[in-house]
Amino acid sequence: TNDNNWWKKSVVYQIYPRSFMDANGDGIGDLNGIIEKLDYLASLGIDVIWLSPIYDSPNDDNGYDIRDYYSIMKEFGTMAEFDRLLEEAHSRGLKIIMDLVVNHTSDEHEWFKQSRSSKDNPYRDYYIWKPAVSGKAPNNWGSIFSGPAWEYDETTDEYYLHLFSKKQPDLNWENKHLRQDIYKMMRFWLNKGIDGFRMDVINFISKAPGLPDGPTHGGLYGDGSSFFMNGPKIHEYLKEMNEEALAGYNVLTVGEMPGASPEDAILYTDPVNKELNMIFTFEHMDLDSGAGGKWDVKPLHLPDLKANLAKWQTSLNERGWNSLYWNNHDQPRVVSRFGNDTQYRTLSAKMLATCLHMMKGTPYIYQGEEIGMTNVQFSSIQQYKDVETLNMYHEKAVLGVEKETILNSIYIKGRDNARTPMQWDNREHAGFTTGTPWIDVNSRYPDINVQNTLAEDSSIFTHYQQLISLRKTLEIVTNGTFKLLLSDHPSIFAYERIDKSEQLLVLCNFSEEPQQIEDDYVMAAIQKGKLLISNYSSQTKQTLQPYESSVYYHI
Ligand code: TEU
Ligand code: CA
Repeated sequence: TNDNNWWKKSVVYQIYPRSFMDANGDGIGDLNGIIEKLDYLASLGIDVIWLSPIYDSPNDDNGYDIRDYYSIMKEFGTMAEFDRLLEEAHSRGLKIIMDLVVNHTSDEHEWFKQSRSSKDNPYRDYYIWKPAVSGKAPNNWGSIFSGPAWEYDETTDEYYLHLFSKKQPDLNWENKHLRQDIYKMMRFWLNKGIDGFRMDVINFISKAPGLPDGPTHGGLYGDGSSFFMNGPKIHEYLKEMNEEALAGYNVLTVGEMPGASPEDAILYTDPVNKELNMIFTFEHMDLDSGAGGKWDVKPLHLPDLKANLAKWQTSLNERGWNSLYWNNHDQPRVVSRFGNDTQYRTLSAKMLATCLHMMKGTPYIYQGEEIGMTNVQFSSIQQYKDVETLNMYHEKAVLGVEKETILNSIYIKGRDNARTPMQWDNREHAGFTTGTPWIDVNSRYPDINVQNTLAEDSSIFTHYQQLISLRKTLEIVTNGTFKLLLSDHPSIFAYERIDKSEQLLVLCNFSEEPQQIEDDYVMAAIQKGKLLISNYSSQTKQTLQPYESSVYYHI
């Protein structure tokens, strides 16, 4: 479509290829498996598929450690199979965006092999090398995946920076040859016809000069985030990337930006700045984390979530654009996290979908969210595969933390909650593979799977279909302004969308108790409204039933 803002009306579906569908029985998802499921995805009504990384990788971080940007991970298939996937998707009107991981590469990338070989190698400055400071690491930063953010390399007697695992050395974006090589690679993929990029921790690529120590908060390592997030040259680099790699292509770009505020997001997404279309914020994903970070779990206080989402909705209105998400491959599954994944699984999954999809922005659906897949609780740490989880487990075990305590935080916040195989049917391994899956399937698959869901009259899947088609038919969903209502209510998330004379009233009960509506304005809007969509077949005007979400439209 030549409408330059097609991405404002789109719904994106994220596939984590390793866990989506295995077509050749080796226990690992692959591109041919995705091709087999394109009709399923088209039937949901989505417009864009975001593929987590499919490039050649040793899979220390499941593809987020790229060894060769120009070839396909052998476990996933071949370049010819990728070309077929792209063609099959486009023939169904589905676009494909790729995951651009350019804050770091794998330590097995040719550039790093050259860079580490000697101090005067032409690729030395593609990465961030520093000599020891009084016999220790160049600064006190910790890695996001536990341990120090520096790895000593004896070949050249220096340390290299890795904000993630030691097999993910950070690229040096100060080096213009590196930047040019990245833009060239982006054009290679764009010229193949892909429809855009999700950009991995893209606001980490500009580091503060001197890489100063961060505050330790009494921990082993310093928090360097104020020196690597939203750094001094980030806008210069994104503008250069836009001019040299993206200009001329009618693409969707979304930057993953831990630590970005709405003020940052306006700079990144205001079209006049020619940087990105939208970003992923993490603020709403950190509300159930304590001072100690994600593993320091605390219950969600709903008014905090309401206030945060309202802040983002109003801050970016008319001056930028929001992405809308509850789930991705790094987050626990929302029906377990913010809903109720036992007695009220279907009702709360539908409520959460309505709450998100009636907001202003581009919604993202993560594989399995559309059938209400839940978190997993593996009995043994051996069943877990995520490098972030395993590094944290071993670091805490060494510090003497009770194993049960560590496992409990993994149950609540671990990334493998999102990475167990997609549950297609009730055959062994949920129809994901005829082999042995690379990670165990969630034991609830006999009940929770695509086949069972599609057999239901009014399923979570059909609820997503309805929400997506409402977005296609009602301009107000795309253009209306957002206004939070009942902001202090502990259990009701109520908001309205306004577009000239049209109004949408969105009511969501985030609790398993019935909730009385005692607000005249809201009651009046219900009285004069026409019910658009609800997860209940009948509504009692004055009361929201457990996990009820109902949307009323009126002019
Ligand atoms: O994640 C960015 C990031 O900061 C994550 O570490 C996230 O904050 C954390 O995992 C929450 O638990 C991106 C990718 O989405 C993630 O899969 C990669 O591991 C990471 O970057 C490094 O590429
Ligand atoms: Ca396979």
